Amino acid sequence: MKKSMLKLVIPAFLGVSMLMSCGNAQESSDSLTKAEFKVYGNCGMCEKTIEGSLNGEDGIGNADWDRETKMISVSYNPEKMNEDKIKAKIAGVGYDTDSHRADESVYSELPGCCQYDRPE
Ligand SMILES: [Cu+2]
Repeated sequence: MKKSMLKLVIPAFLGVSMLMSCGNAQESSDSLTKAEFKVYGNCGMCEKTIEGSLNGEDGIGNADWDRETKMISVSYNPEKMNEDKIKAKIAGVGYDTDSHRADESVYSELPGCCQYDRPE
């Protein structure tokens, strides 16, 4: 009686734990979350500044801004970072997002080619 129960339980347990480990593997190291949103900007120098405000920061996996689409893709550790903080960092180096506006003083310090048309 007991033996037949184990035969049923063990395969079920292994199946579940395999599913769980697959799930973890997909999320890669430290289970990073991904955010995608628009960042206003113009050129390759903007790209360096925008990405540079995030890459290497604690809690950030990788940031990649596309100058054609103006979309940024950021992977981050949700225990240390969130979308609001990410947008605040970007605004801190002079770039607007839909919810965070850079200070006029920071924006006006950007090189001329980087002074993008600001959203209303
Ligand atoms: Cu630029």
